[in-house]
Amino acid sequence: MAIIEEISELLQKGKVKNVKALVQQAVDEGYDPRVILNDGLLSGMSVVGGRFKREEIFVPDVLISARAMNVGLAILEPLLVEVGNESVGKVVLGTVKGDLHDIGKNLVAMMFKGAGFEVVDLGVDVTAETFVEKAEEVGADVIGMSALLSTTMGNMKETIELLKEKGLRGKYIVMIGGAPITQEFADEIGADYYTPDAASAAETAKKCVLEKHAS
Ligand code: B1M
Repeated sequence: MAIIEEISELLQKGKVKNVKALVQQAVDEGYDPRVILNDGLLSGMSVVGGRFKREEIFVPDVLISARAMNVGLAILEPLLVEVGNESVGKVVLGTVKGDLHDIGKNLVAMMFKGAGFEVVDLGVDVTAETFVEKAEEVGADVIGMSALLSTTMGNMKETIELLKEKGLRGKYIVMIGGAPITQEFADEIGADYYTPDAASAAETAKKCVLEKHAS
């Protein structure tokens, strides 16, 4: 398990190249990619989060650890995503306006791909107008929104309100998630589903889309 702990520690130190090399080495040595993700990368990022909160480290330090995280994720993606032949449906996914956090959103994208969805990733800082326009343009089944800041989570409601204004609310399954999001908040803004993690987001979406297509 030493290599997994080392990945976590290198991520905490922001050693992007070393994280990349070690994640690849762990893969080559046959470690389960979920273990590399959870016990290596995510566990390292959680330590970084704690230090950031206690103001022991600052934005540039977190940013470089996030870069290491995304480099590691890119290596794991093909292993975590075993895409089937048949498309389950389409999801338009993004981090809401004003919010630049994309690690969780990238994980959600991966899990959706793994569940057989076509993912249209709108990136970060996505406005309500863009969510709705893109969903219409590509014929999406699901609109997925991520937010990590208590100051940006309210922007999820803007998308839901815009859908209502345009008479499109019933057309899409609206899913939300991110560290500050709760079921109570989802109920309050009228989202269809809140899920606490990426894997359950993809499972829930698959179940709902298949049920919707069957009815
Ligand atoms: Co920021 N940041 N950050 N940050 N950052 C947090 C979120 C914070 C909690 C840190 C802290 O103080 N403890 C805090 C927010 C406090 C709050 O609002 N309550 C914070 C702050 C304050 C800020 C800035 C304002 C700091 C500043 O500038 N002074 C600033 C804001 C910038 C902006 O967005 N406008 C900022 C900036 C940054 C960086 C750029 C440096 C960097 C982001 C880099 C990047 O994403 N590319 C960063 C990071 C990395 C973090 C922490 C440390 C880690 C976030 C992360 O990636 N976690 C974070 C601390 C923390 O969360 N403990 C923090 C790992 C990721 C896998 O988890 O995204 O939660 P998460 O995703 C989970 C679930 O939430 C879920 O699935 C994933 C797990 O499977 N999920 C969904 C996510 N989206 C979903 C969507 C779904 C379903 C599930 O359905 C569609």
